[in-house]
Amino acid sequence: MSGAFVSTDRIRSLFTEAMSQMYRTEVPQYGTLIELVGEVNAEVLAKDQELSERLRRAGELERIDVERHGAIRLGTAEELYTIRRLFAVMGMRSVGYYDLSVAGVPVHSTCFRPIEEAALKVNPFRVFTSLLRLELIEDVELRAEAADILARRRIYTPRAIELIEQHENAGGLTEAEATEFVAEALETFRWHGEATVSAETYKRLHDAHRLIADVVSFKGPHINHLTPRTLDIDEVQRRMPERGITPKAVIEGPPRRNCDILLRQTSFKALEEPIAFTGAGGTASGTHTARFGEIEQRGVALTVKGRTLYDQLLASVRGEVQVGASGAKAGDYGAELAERFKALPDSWDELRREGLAFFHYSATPEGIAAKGRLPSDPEALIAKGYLRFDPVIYEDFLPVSAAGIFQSNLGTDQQQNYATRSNRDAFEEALGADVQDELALYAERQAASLDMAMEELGLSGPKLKTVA
Ligand code: OOG
Ligand code: NI
Repeated sequence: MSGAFVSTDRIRSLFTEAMSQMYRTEVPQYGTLIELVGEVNAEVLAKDQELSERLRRAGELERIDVERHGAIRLGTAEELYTIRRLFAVMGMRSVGYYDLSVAGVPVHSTCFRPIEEAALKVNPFRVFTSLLRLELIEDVELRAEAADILARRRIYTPRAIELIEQHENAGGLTEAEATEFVAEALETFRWHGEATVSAETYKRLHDAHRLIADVVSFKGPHINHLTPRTLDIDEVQRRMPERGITPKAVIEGPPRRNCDILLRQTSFKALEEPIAFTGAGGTASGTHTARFGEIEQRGVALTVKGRTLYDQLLASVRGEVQVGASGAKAGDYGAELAERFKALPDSWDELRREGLAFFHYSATPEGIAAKGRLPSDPEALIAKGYLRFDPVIYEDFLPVSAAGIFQSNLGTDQQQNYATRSNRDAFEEALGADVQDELALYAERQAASLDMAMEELGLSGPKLKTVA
């Protein structure tokens, strides 16, 4: 009886809330970051009435401080296979493939997120999910040992698996099952202060790569950060030190602009936390750095043409100015970034006309009132105010930015580059599904919005040149 099922959107929201509570308790500095974000958001909203009004209309105001994403790192193909099924219970699908080995991080990743526009509106929470690439450990013995350790752990509770199966077989979960599912799923993301390995094994894994130690040495893939949305990322970055938080040297992604594009992110450095190792003569204590906090500010999704330009501009800046681990040259980097990005138009209309970004089209009340007397050309409709366009927000991640976030937490001493090909096929095989192409999803949403708007205006047929 499907009527008794709760929506996957609701389960995702319950899960987001539970994760947020857990992480604030586990990482107090993250709670401080949340406070700071709330303070800056409130200031921005008080100053910018137009923005405040726009967010209110879009129903976003009351959930402005709710987390937008988190990240985990998995160890085996089976773990990835099951996480896909676990996230499906919350209406999240695998979108995009990111190869981070090119940046010296021995993982490949995807984003689990809702896809439908309505679901994104309810709660866009996503999880950057990485899978360790053990084949990149050079030492054959260590590789086998790591595989062995990983093969022995069970990161999902038996009850979580049962509820995933229940969802798959029955087509949904009841409210009571959903509540139980969230509690059980949370166990997978919890921090464990006790390592599953000895101090000596930990050190060898750590020497191979800090990330390998993080994935292999624990009972589960602890959530390593959560990320709320900020309305002014530069301001939060500036104020972090006042709150005793050390931010990474630069904000990743595009520079500050009038028309936000893609994704800007910054984080505070991972904390050193006490852990207990196993050992013959009882436990030994040590420390581990893994968990941090991050903030994000999102803008319009770019088309292939826009993204190619973005990638070129970013690469040219990074080729010119290398920011040191200590933050040396961070100022030069910011200035150069702002300068070079002048080549990317900074008005919504130019971005649209030049086919650089995706937009959501809608019929205006004036347009609907003038039905039957309208020009059929979309450009003319826009010019006359009968058809409006709003930016489609970018819902995914950026591999160069993600590498920057990883590296700021790993320390730049580990900038080894793996001479390897990306291995999307192996990733999808482990996943048990294809990863969806994010650009195709944006293009579909844009086309569907235009079709619907034209229909509402009593027009059909002609497409925008820039949309084709
Ligand atoms: C994930 C780092 C990437 C982002 O927002 O791009 C990331 C990790 O450290 O596991 O979170
Ligand atoms: Ni992140």
